[in-house]
Amino acid sequence: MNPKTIESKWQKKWTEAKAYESEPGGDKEKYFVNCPYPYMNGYLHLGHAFTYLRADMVSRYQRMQNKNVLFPFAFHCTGTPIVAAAQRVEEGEKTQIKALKQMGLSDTLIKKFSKPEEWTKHFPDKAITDLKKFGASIDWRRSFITTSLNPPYDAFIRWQFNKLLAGEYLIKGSFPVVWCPKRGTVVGDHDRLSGEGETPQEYTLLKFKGDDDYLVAATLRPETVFGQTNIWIDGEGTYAKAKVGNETWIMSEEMPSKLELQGHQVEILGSVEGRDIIGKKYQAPEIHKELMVLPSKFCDASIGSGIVTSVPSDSPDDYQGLVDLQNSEKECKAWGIDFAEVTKLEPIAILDSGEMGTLPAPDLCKKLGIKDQTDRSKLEKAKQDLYLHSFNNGVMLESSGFISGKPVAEAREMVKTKLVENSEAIVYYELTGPVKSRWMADCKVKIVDNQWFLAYGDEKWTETTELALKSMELYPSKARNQFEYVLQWLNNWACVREKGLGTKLPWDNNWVIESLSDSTIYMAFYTVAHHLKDLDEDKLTDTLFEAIFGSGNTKEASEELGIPQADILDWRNEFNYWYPYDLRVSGKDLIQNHLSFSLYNHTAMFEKEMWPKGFAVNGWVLVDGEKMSKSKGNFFTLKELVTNYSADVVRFTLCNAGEGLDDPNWELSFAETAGKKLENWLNFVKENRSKGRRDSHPVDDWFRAIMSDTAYKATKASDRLKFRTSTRLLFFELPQYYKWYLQRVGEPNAVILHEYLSMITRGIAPVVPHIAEEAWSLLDEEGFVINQQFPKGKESDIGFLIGEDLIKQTLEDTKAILNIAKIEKPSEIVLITSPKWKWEAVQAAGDLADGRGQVKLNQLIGSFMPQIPNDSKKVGAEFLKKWVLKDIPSLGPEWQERYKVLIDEKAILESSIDFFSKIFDCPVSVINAENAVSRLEPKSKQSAPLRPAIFVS
Ligand code: A2H
Repeated sequence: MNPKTIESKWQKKWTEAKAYESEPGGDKEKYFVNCPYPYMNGYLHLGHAFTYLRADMVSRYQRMQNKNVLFPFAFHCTGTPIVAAAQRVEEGEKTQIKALKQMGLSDTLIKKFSKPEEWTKHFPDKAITDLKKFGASIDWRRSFITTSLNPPYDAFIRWQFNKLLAGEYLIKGSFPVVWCPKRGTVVGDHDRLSGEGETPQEYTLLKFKGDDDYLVAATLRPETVFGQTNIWIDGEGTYAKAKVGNETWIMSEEMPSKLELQGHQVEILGSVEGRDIIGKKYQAPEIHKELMVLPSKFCDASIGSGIVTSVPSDSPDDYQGLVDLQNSEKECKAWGIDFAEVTKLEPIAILDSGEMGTLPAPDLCKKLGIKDQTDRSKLEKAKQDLYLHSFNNGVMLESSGFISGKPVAEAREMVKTKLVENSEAIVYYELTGPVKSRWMADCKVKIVDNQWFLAYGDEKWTETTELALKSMELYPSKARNQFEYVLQWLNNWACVREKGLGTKLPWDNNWVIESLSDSTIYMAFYTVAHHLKDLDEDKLTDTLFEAIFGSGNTKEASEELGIPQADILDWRNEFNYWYPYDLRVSGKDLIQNHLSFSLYNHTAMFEKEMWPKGFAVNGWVLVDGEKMSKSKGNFFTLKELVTNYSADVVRFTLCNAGEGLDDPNWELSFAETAGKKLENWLNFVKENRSKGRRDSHPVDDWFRAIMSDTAYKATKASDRLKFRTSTRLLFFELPQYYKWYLQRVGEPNAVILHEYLSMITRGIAPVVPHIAEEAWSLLDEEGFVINQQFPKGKESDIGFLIGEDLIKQTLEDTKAILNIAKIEKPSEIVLITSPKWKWEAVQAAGDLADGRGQVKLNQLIGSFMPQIPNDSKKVGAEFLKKWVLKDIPSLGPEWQERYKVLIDEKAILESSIDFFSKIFDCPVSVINAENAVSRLEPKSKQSAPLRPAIFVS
């Protein structure tokens, strides 16, 4: 049967049965899972599909754990991208129109796309169709779009912002923001072509007083002014001379426009060649010494003023620059500077950096063997290491005046404040890295007045949010560090824009709330979205939302709004039933903004009981190991993938692509063969569904135990969202065991066979629900497979499982030996099990193994040789050597687990003598190496625990 026919058949049946329309109540436990809504300026692609599939698999898995599951979905339209693109269509811009054509849109439709509203209708509709065909188990009744185009959501966001304002989570002020000079707007992460995550960084801009002008130099370490020895300039560069306020400053040519954006009055007077300043003297801030201007190669005109203050004790660049000059009288001459004076300059110890000493930069440069100031990679590394180390460990020395004895972090603030008060410096901002806006312009830092900020930098709010994080479950748990780090450094967030779609700030309609700020608590909105859809706009007030989500009184709200109190109560109960959500599944790139913002806002808006319970983060999908991109031609929309393959094949391939934080990899070769694998399963079910013998066989118990053990492990993996592991266990490994089982018993037991078919079918249902549903119907079972119990099991006694592994391994080894010896028809086979001391040796090795299972040979020989019987010392030494060097590496990391229980190998192998004799058609016997008679003795030396020596003739 065609997989597409199967898929649409079951999708129709699920819809008719309202299988995913979740209602509150009942005695099941609830489970609420969600994922970030996609931005609606295009079709859903492979990247979206991966995250959404994870949410879908969790949702299906939890349903199969007998929970009442809610999985809703919505669409994000806030911000400038849609408006900007619509405008480009309006202007007839070619690349934009080409992009829409490539999406398969007709000319008539493209014309309509000059209106943003059209985007917010077209793409959500298509996304719903695509996700339905993908088999997503979403409750579509609760879907919505954001922005003022959707009055209930618009009102919900207004309620949120009014409440944030009242709680003093919003502050107004002048702040440095990332700014697009071309478009004249603040540039959020979403509005960037490149430079996501870059932010304004604060520098102290030091002023050096000359006769009639100032040199200015940006530093990250104002506390080091006490160690200044000279000033660096790019001798080959050209600098600008400009009037800033009432003073004349010399600075890089890029700097005047940056200063202007930061609120300074700047008038350009002319330019100065770097070489003309070299050799001159300027008075340094705070220490008031005359310092000489010297040439350097490391000065970069794009950072700060292109002029650097030199602190050779603590800056590797500065130290190396000085050494270079001191090594070259010629160079000094060429620049016309006094060599003798340069040689007198010495690093001044100003702070104690603990382990790194009081002259860390000279020490580090020598230690790393840095050649000269152009040895960039080593210098960058030295800079980074030292910068962090001093910040965390440094304490100022006597030589540093009024801050002596202070830790660096504190000293830095004190010096900065004093210098600014004395007009010897100003606070100045640069971006942490280049940012290009959507409008193709290089962004700069602007100080904006009257901006509204979410106070994520607020200490108290951060503390509460850290508390919320502590109580959460994270998948994988190692993501926790990243979250903790983000909460630490997250700063106030400019949350409004002058342009774009969105919700207007309730108290100032000139501002629109930006997209990362109107998407922080909408998971709560899902719980009632379907009830609010048809309410009149005048009823959508703060009173209503406060009564549903907050501490508002439902009776008063009912009277004020003319909505029956019972309705409001129902909505409130529905919110209380589903909230807090249990899990949000997202890409790891959102840790640093959206997910953290969401957590902050939950603590501001809701009581503790309503704070999120779990975040799951995953990597970015690669296609055959490469980043997905339109230009590389490996960009796939969800629609084309599902059309080319089938929903289950896409799901199966994506599930196989990866789990955890690493970037998952979509393998084309897997996708090509996955369909066949699924079809084979269906055929297997069809052919085997009513087969099997009625009586029992000793090996039945073993296979039952293997099934139970597999189910146990698959459940454990799925609980942690490791669906790839779970599918490997159930769909790839269990069938291997089944093959062995068949080999051992000939015909399977009917009950076991049915359980086997049922178990795999149920186990793969979260991943490939359509094929699973079809298989389930073939098994003549009641109801949908999607509502059944996920395979349940228990961990099996490892000794029990190992016995059968021993037989399996021994059979394989025997075959291999006969093959090598080219014996087609053996006349005798003797299986020789290990002497007891070999078992003890292996167990001793297990006790010595490190985390990765490795053992040091010397250590093992030292501790175990004395215990080897005298007549076996030589064999013993060889055995230990081979075990450590050859066997352990091939056994894998937790090898020692298998040797913990000493099993009776001889008895187990003896119980399978009939099985072996039948296969090889010759007498088979089992002995222990200790009883090996002379003809078997040489062979018996090769025996190892769980790998008997095999004698054939
Ligand atoms: B720091 P960021 Cl003691 N070209 O100040 C090259 N380097 C420049 C520069 C330019 N145009 N403008 C500023 N810098 C330097 C003191 C210092 C600095 C010490 C130790 C480390 C250190 C004394 N020089 O910076 O990350 C300035 O030197 C190491 C991080 O490239 C400024 O702080 O923006 C620092 O680089 C800015 O580094």
